[in-house]
Amino acid sequence: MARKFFVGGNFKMNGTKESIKSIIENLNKASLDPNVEVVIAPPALYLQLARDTVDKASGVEVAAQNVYHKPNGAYTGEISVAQLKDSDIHWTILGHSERRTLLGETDELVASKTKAAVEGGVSVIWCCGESLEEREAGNTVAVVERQLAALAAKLSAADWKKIVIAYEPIWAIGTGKVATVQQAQEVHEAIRKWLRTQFGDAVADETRILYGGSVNGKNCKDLAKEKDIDGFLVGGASLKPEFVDIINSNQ
Ligand code: G2H
Repeated sequence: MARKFFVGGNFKMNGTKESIKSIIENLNKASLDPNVEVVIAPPALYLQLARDTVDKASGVEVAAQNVYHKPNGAYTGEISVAQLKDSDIHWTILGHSERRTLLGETDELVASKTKAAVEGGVSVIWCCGESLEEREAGNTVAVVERQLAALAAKLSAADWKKIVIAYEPIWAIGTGKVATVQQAQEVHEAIRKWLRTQFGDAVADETRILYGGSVNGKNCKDLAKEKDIDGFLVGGASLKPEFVDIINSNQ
């Protein structure tokens, strides 16, 4: 089964009401490849604004950048899966390296959140990736497999239908240092091989594996050609008009 190309826009902690509206209005007007699934993730405060501004006919979906794994209660500052659904938000990013490193999210916490989201009917862009030190020590695949194993311990094969993996080498995030096409393809291939061993052919063949880390309008076309690269998670460039070129990079 062919995997539908997927492009996520991770706005991170950027934007204002005005700028987010303008980015989305730009997307509403653009001619987007209909064979691409597009999901944008504004800061939590602007999720509802984004939901209301996206032209439903465009098919563009809105994602949170994080969600908590408890259903409700005394968890100051957190948002639940049910609250996302109540607001017509059906996607979330989880396990982004900025949350793992700056906010101390462990592999296990990310896995618990992912399980809660999937069980509650919210799809997940699940992020993984190694630091520069880990790459230089030759541990890239081992690190990604460790992150995957923590997730796999909580998931059934059916859960993978609601998960898109984003491989984001930490050293390439927001640095302008994009992984080479070969570096990215090698890790994507290793992830797919791991999925095949652990969960079988259907999960390996159907799960989308995105690349993230300094993707822009110029480098996206070459990356998109690789057989195991099924799209992108885009940070900085998702705030700019070139996001449309990235969405259309697989044409
Ligand atoms: C990686 C990516 C989006 P950027 O974090 O998640 O950001 O494209 O700015 O490197």
